[in-house]
Amino acid sequence: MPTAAIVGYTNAGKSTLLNRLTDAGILAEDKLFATLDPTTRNLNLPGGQQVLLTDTVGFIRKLPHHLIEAFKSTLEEAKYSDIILHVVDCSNPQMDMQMYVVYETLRELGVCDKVMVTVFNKIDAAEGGVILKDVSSDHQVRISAKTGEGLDELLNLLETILRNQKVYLEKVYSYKEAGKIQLIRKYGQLLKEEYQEDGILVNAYVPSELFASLANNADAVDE
Ligand SMILES: Nc1nc2c(ncn2[C@@H]2O[C@H](COP(=O)(O)OP(=O)(O)OP(=O)(O)O)[C@@H](O)[C@H]2O)c(=O)[nH]1
Ligand SMILES: [Mg+2]
Repeated sequence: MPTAAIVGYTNAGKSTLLNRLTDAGILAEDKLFATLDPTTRNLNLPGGQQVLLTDTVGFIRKLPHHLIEAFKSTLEEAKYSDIILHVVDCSNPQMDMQMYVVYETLRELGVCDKVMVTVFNKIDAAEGGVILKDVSSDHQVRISAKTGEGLDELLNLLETILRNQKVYLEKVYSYKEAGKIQLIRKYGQLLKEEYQEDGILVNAYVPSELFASLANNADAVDE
């Protein structure tokens, strides 16, 4: 299953966001380092895809010594995820410094080549007139994890990103190959399935790793 890691400066609202999206019941508090170990939850996206979301320990400019271990396990999560959601507290006057620290830390740890989404959080509390932009990331959204504003947009964006990591497949499977449609259901996104005389017409997005075996007639799945 695809995974997304929620990273960001401490107190940005990472745990609040995960709770809001998944009902996870994670401690969210207005204090630094409320989260000390990573928590992963399944998120169902509106179009039926799923993604594993992981909350992480907050970043900070000078990391206290006793947090270094917890911090390392966090970064492992970020390293192995497909998508990074960088939560930014845009009501904080130090926002730019905080974003900089997060990027520096990710870079030092070799977390690169990921789809990066900047999630400007706490827009309900942001000063009017603040410019919210991040030229270093692939996508940006503005949300309030507290009021729920912008969350639909975030979910749709995740959906689009995941879909773009898949390839489009249109094919007629013989009734003998119905097992392949099960595979598509499990790992891809089945858009259309139409029963015809000669077989089942399928339109779907499938993971690129599976495309060859799904598109190929020769290696039909036996029932
Ligand atoms: N006004 C406002 N407050 C928010 C929003 N999201 C989170 N908060 C508050 O910000 C504080 C920190 O939230 P957390 O979710 O604990 O932040 P975190 O990023 O997980 O923090 P650490 O685990 O310490 O790194 C809490 O008091 C939240 O209620 C938001 O959208 N608007
Ligand atoms: Mg937290």
